[in-house]
Amino acid sequence: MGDSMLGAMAVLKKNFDKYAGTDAEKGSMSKAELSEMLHQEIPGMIGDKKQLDQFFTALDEDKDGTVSFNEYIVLVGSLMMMLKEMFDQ
Ligand SMILES: [Ca+2]
Repeated sequence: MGDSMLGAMAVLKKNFDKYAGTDAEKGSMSKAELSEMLHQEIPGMIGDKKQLDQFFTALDEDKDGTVSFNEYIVLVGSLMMMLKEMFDQ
C-alpha cells in the first residue's frame, strides 16, 4: 500500500495495535501504553507526568480509563493539526 492514504491508515492501525497490545486489554491503551507510544513515536512531546495525565484525561472522552481506537484516531487528528507546519515543509 506504500504511500497511499490507505497505507498511512494501515500504519496508524498497526501502531495502535502495537502499543494497545502490550497488556491484557488489547483493544485499548492504558495510560502506561499511551506514555510508551508517545515517548517512542513522538519523542519530546510529553515533558512530565502531569502533562501526561492532562493529555490522557483529554483523550479519554468516555472516561473509562483507557484510550480506545476511536479516541486514538481523535488524537492522531489533533496531532496532525498541531504538527501541520511540519508536514507542509
Ligand atoms: Ca476511553
